Amino acid sequence: MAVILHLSGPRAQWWLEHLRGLLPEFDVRPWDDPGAPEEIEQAVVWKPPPGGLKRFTNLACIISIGAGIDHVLADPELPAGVPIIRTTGPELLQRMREYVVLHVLRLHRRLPEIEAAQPLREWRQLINPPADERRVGVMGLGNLGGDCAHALALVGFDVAGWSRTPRSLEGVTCLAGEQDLERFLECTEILVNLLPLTPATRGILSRRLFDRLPRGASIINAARGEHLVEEDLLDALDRGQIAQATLDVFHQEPLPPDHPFWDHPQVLVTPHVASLIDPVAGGAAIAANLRRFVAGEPVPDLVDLAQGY
Ligand code: NDP
Ligand code: OXD
Repeated sequence: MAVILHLSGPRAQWWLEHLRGLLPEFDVRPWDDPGAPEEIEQAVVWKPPPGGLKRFTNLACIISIGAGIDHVLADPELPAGVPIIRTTGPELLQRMREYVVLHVLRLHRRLPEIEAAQPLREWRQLINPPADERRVGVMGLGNLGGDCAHALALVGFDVAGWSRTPRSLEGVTCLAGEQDLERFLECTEILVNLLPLTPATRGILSRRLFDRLPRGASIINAARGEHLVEEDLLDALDRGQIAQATLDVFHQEPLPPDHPFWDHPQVLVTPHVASLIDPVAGGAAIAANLRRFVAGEPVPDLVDLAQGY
């Protein structure tokens, strides 16, 4: 059974060899040397080029090398109805939990201001409220958002979460849907975005949303660059409506060298590393999902295509 792998960058060859080792019973082929396209039955991909998958006319499933599947759905010529499987696992959760707790604490303890004071040799003693008086809002209460909201509550923050359908999470005030968005935002001093990118969430981090947060709130975007209207954020930072932004994902990655975010004093840029897929654990998860799918067993990471995430 032949599998095509699409992944660009310095680790592409490593992934190819790694997956071949994990899947000896499959014929894993590189994107630029697929052999006869009709022999390909599975595709394992990260950001495949638009129109690239349609030549594989016998494709039975597509596996995203990542938790998000927006990069697959972005293909206007995506073969219709082919099941899509995402890649998750405890390592993905652990890393995102570390990233979110780290950056919420950084903003809560106003570390950017203390770091800015150091070169001035300024002894800037800032008094912060304790965590239980700091209101953190997590947008998206799925696999990653739910885990992060729970972890933030364990640290002691006053945590609210927002999802599409009602959720229940210990220690977290759960709100859902458009009708609760206002209430969620007006109580959020540090906003963490962990929504999937869908038509409903594209551009959600916009002026309209920023203006519903308390003045001086901060945002952390660890989901997708396209959630953010970049010019609206720059404007909200200029106006003091938003105090700080921590951004891990961008419209264009790598972020172009001349992008204003790079040297903005209130923006921290991290290079899409919040929870980079662990090649060893991720490879094992991909191999396990592929085998389950081929054997006709239930695949928990199978995406509900009607829902779109
Ligand atoms: P899930 O699909 O598990 O969860 C998505 C959550 O968002 C659910 O709670 C869902 O609501 C909610 N949601 C979806 N649409 C809406 C909407 N219109 N309004 C309100 N809530 C909505 O996703 P994951 O937690 O696995 O991942 C989230 C995203 O994180 C990924 O799609 C990816 O973009 C990003 N990511 C980033 C990484 C990085 O390194 N920066 C690493 C991995 C992922 P409901 O519960 O009702 O379904
Ligand atoms: C993912 C990512 O979706 O790394 O897993 O962004």
